[in-house]
Amino acid sequence: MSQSSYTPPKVWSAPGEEGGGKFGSINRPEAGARFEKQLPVGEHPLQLYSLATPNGVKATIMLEELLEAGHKSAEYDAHLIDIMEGDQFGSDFVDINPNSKIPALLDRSGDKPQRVFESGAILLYLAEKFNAFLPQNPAERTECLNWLFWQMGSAPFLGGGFGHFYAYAPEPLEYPINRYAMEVKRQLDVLDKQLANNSYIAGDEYTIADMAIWPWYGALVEGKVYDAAEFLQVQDYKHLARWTETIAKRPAVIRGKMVNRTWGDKSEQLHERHNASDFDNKTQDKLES
Ligand SMILES: N[C@@H](CCC(=O)N[C@@H](CS)C(=O)NCC(=O)O)C(=O)O
Repeated sequence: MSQSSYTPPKVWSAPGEEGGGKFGSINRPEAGARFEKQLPVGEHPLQLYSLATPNGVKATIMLEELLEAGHKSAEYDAHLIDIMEGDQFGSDFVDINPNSKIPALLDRSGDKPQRVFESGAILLYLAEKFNAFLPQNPAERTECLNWLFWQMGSAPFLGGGFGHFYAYAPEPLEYPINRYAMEVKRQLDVLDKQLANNSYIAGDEYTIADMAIWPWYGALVEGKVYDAAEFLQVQDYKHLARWTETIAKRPAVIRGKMVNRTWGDKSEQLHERHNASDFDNKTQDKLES
């Protein structure tokens, strides 16, 4: 089943922009800052630099959940990083995340600002800082971390693998789509089996494991990523569907999804968040009316 006449040369060289698919214009084989750019700093100790992709939403859901639970010092400023415009390669952003990806957090509450990058590290950092959404009992804590790290290892097969070849690659290729559809269906079944016996991913309690997994796998089940719900027959995963719906109704989740969102319904787009009242006054529909 040959699908390509491509023969890799002895030494790889980067394709032109057209050869790189949807993200061809921002991808380069080197890391580091590409230009000098200062980041804005708001008045709260926690400064988030992000965009409402599934990885970004993990952090904003956690911050909104902390506030909903009464942790007043979780107030934060969320600044927009437009990854299609290359904001992630500005010098200040790279100082916070040398990996040039959202979300990135700067905690300015201590003597020295603390940078936190990687969404899983952000969830764990905030859970430990506020002693919330991470069980204290060692066995339950370990189970929560098992699933948090499961997400970090698994979602790249969903996003970088399946999503890329199904939705973004310049042409649909059977081999990679089959390979990653197989893996994603297996992952959906892993979650469905776990949720058959547990209310939430790591047991009876809603934790950072749910906050990590829902923005990817919940969104897939809702048909909101890659338009692949029918292709992957997501309705077959009944327990996953029940969990997806339960979490979607949480007020903090509804708010968290809106922060740094620049697409979709204007009433659900809050480009920058600096205050709780911004959800009422500063969504795009309000700003543009
Ligand atoms: N493992 C990282 C992944 C972050 C990530 O891939 N972020 C994407 C948006 S969802 C990004 O910033 N992409 C910009 C780029 O690759 O240049 C995390 O969980 O934080």
